[in-house]
Amino acid sequence: MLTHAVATQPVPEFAADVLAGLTKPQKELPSKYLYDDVGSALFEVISVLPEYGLTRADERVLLRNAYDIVERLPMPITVAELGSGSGKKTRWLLKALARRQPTAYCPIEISPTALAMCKRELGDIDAISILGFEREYLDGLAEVADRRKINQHLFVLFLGSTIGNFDRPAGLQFLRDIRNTLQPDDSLLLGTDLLKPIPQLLEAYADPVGVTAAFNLNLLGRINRELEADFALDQFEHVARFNPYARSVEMHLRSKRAQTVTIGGAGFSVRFRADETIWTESSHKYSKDEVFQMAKDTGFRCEAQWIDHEWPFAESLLVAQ
Ligand code: AVJ
Repeated sequence: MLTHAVATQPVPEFAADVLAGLTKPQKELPSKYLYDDVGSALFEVISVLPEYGLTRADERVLLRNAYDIVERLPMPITVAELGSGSGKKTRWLLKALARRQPTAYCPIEISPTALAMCKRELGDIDAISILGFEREYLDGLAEVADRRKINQHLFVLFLGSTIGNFDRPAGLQFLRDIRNTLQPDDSLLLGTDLLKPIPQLLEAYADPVGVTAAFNLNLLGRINRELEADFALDQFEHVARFNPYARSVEMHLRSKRAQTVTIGGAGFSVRFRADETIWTESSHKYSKDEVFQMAKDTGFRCEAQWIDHEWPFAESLLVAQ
C-alpha cells in the first residue's frame, strides 16, 4: 500500500521543467502543473466563488443554447473534448446531441483523476458512449481523428477559456494545430472569457477567501511533495496583476524575502531576491470580434457566437474551411 504522494506526471519531465523555469531571468513555472489532485480540487472551489464568474458563465451559455448549437452541426458526429475537467458543463450539449442520434464522446485529459470524474459525471446519459483518452490534447485529438469512420464529422470542444492560458501567438498556433487534424466541415466550439473592467478581473483572480492564493501556492507544495524541495509556503504570497499589453491576468508567487530553496529531486538550488516573483499562469481575455479574426487566421470560419452578458464570455462555433 502506497501512503506517500504519487507523482502524476513523469518526474524527469516535471523536474526538467522546474529547472528550466526557475533559472530564467523572470522565473516561471508552466501552469499545467497547477492541476494535481489538490490543485484540481481547489479549482473546483474557485469555480463556485462569487468573484470568479467564468465557469458559471460558460455553463449558462451552454445550458441556454445547447439545442441551438447542436442544430447547426452536420450529423453523424463524434465529440472530442480537450480537457474535460469534471465534465459538468458538457452534459447539456451531450443531452441535446443524444436527442438527435447516439453519440460517441471522447474526453481527452492528462489527469486520470479528472478523466474518471468525467466518466462518472456523464456516464448516465442515454445514447452517449464515453471513450476516454489519457493523453496530451493534440495527441489525443489525432488519435480520435484516426479512428473516425468515413462519414463521421468531428465536433471538438475546447471550453472554459483554457485557450487563455496560451499567449496570443501560441493560442493561434494551437488553433492551427487543431485545424490540421480536422477535415472541412468539422467544427470546434471555443469558449473565451471576454475583457471586462480590470478591478473585476483582479478580484476574480485574488478572491478575498484566498482560494486562488491556495491554488497558486499549491504549486510550490506540489514541488515539495514530488521533487523533495523545501519551499516554505508562508514565505511566498499570491499576486494577481493585469498585463495591459498582453491583455491578460497574470498570477505570480512573490518571495517575501531573500531566500534560497533546494529542489533535491531536480538536483539544484535557487536564490530568490526579496519581492522577486515566479510567474505561474496567464489568463488572456478577448473581444468577441477578435475571435472571428482568430478563426479566419487559423483556417476556420466563425459561424455563430453565443454571449453571456452577466459575466461577458463567448462560446464560438468555428467551422473548418
Ligand atoms: C481554467 C484556465 C480557465 O485561467 O481563469 C482560475 C484557471 N486560474 N483561477 C483561468 C484559473 C486562477 C482558469 N482556467
